Amino acid sequence: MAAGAGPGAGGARSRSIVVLTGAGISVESGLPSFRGAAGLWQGRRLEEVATPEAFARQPALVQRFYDERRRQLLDPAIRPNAAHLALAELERRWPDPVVVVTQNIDDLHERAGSRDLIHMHGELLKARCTACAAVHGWQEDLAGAHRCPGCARSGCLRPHVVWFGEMPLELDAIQSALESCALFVAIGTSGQVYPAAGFVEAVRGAGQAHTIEINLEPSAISSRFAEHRRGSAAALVPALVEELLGAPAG
Ligand code: BV8
Repeated sequence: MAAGAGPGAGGARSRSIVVLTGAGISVESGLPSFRGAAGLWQGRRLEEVATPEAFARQPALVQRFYDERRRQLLDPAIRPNAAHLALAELERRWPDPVVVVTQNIDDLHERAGSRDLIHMHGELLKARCTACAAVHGWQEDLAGAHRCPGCARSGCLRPHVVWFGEMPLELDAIQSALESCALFVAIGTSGQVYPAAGFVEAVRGAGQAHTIEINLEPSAISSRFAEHRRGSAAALVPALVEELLGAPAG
């Protein structure tokens, strides 16, 4: 059981767990993070490319930015790592809800088996029609005039991704999970992007959960966590799951 006032300390109360993941959990699967050494994408800052204004100004450049990331994600060499797999096993074996709120737009959590999963910043393998708002699974390049499978209009498809200045998805469901959980774990996020970086405050405000940060290095929000585990997600997440389940993960 995790150190501190872990979920088991709460008696009959629900011992639900909320896990917030960021780009760091996918690094050991081969996907680069944003703010590490390779943090500048093609020499551009994410905040300059991932905005509706950038898309309006240079749609081909923004589409190409996501087309390249989609192709990389679809490379067979890119697979869930031990951290993704351990979280899916925790969801299967933990007696109360385990919800993964991911800032990532890759599909590694799904492929690892996580089901109670919220992609608050959207999904790279989906496209959204700017004309009819329909969302479709999408694995091809989006640059070029594709027709929307819903309304048949062409030239209206964009990545189903939340850009800076756009409202993240499912914030009500996330807030509700944060306020009722007994354990909040943040994995592989630099804590620089809001509202995700503020989730630990909502948990602290509810006053009933233990909070753990798993990261290679201190983040912008480390001081807000009761417990810190410094190291790689692929090593530390299976270890935490093993502690919580009281048995070897895997
Ligand atoms: C919003 C999708 C309300 C795209 C992303 C002005 C107007 C509006 C809003 C704002 C504004 N000014 C500021 C804001 C808020 C803004 C914001 O926070 N800006 C920052 C830059 C200050 N937020 C927003 O705009 C959000 N919307 O506020 O809505 C609203 C709406 C309208 C008007 C007003 C308010 C929307 C933000 C979503 C942007 N989209 N992603 C895409 O992926 O291309 S954000 C992007 O960066 C990622 O998705 C991720 O979510 C985010 C943070 O990245 P991290 O995941 O933390 O990754 P990072 O590389 O930074 O860090 C990796 C970490 O892992 C490191 O700590 C490293 O040490 C660690 N690590 C590395 N390897 C490992 C490891 N740890 C463990 N093991 C390892 N092996």
